[in-house]
Amino acid sequence: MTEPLPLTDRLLAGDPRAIARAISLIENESPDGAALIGRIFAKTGRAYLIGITGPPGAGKSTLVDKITAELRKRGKKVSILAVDPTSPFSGGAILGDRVRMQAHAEDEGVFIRSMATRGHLGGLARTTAEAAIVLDAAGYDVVIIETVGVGQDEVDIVRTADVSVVTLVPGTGDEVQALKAGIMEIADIFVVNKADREGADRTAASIEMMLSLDDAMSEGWRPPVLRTEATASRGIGELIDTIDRFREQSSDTLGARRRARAEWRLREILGRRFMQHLEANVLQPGEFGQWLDRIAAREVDPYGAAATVMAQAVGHALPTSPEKTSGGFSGVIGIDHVGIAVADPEASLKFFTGVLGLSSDTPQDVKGQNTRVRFVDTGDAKLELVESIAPGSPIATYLDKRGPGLHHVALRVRDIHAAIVHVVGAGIRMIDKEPRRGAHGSLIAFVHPADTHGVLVELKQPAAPGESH
Ligand SMILES: Nc1nc2c(ncn2[C@@H]2O[C@H](COP(=O)(O)OP(=O)(O)OP(=O)(O)O)[C@@H](O)[C@H]2O)c(=O)[nH]1
Ligand SMILES: [Mg+2]
Repeated sequence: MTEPLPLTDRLLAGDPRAIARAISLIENESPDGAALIGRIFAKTGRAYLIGITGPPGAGKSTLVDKITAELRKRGKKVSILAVDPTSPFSGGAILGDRVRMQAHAEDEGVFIRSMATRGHLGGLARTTAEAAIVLDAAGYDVVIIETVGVGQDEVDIVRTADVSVVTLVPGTGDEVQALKAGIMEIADIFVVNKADREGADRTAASIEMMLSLDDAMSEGWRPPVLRTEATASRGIGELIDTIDRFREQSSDTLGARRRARAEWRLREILGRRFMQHLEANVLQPGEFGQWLDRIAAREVDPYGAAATVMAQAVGHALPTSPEKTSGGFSGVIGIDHVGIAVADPEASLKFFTGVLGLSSDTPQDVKGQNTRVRFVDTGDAKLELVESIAPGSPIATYLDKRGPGLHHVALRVRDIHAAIVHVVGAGIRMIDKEPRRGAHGSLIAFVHPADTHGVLVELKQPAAPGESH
């Protein structure tokens, strides 16, 4: 007995069961699916991706069926991805598509697959683009993608297909809808299907008119407006000829279109992966919800929350403003000042200003603390001379216990609420669980020295420019 060939080999050989298995792996977003894409990607890029979109019931599936028949006559291998808005098991539309496309069931040159959007917006399943890569690798010349006809969110097709065919029907005002939904911008080719019905000419004419109003259409490809009667296979040959013509004339820009698509895909995948990383490795259980609560309560703004989470994730603070910053998981961006408990303010001041020649600002009383503070400018971090102005103040207690001298170090933070959340989240106690007003309109909070190994640490968020007084 021989070992069964690996999935990749069977897929590249065009085995339909391997294709089905590969697409399932991708749909389930399993790591095996991603690995598979990695192995086959370099071999792809040959298939032409045709997107068929339009409102529900416009005849997209019928059209796809007939296009497939015509392409088979022309010797092409054709695969179809029919995107369905519901779960893969709930039925209706998929079953309808299956029955409609039954004619190709026995044809080895045709592969048909339904994909559920699973709530993903944009008219495509999240993994439709990857499924198309699988079909490309399996040797299909054409991948036809029929998108869910929601009318509003079909822009995804542009980011996935090489040509977008927008299908409309006569007399339903779809042409106006189309404009509203921005379909005008995404169509490379318009099809007015059900041309056997009354009003097809009028519908085609009004699309033509809208196109003529669009300045951007004046040069380059102007989307042709075709008429088809899918049920009777009328106009199908012309549609395929038009697709071929578009393919030929857009061959110069196909690279750019695919690159734009690659950018969109990569950004989307990175965004999703980064979020997954945050949820799995960075955020504590329930932390995300806590951020939401804090934002809802206006305790922290979404940018501040994002900056803190990002900082935790990448290991250093990311600047929210262009100002130069240093690292720090907690959003610490520097030493603001060093606090010095002074027993004799005049004597201290004489040393710093008189002897060292530094300048000091006017003293300020900090309400609720019974202290008076004076900042000495060193050219870098400041020195904060703190004196007691009433017995029993924290500084008075400190002076009694330890005498004058170094009292605390104040670290400047970008967002004090976020910093407190971070510190508390690390199991460190705060003296101030909520920030309070410090001197000059700043917001400050002290970390409990019992948890900081003997150093009294103040977190300080300076007043925003114009806010201090
Ligand atoms: N009269 C007429 N009926 C058509 C034509 N093409 C399709 N139909 C019918 O229109 C109905 C809808 O066709 P589908 O092909 O399922 O349309 P669809 O756009 O795929 O529909 P959804 O996928 O549900 O959005 C079916 O009953 C078709 O037989 C046509 O050219 N003329
Ligand atoms: Mg359909």
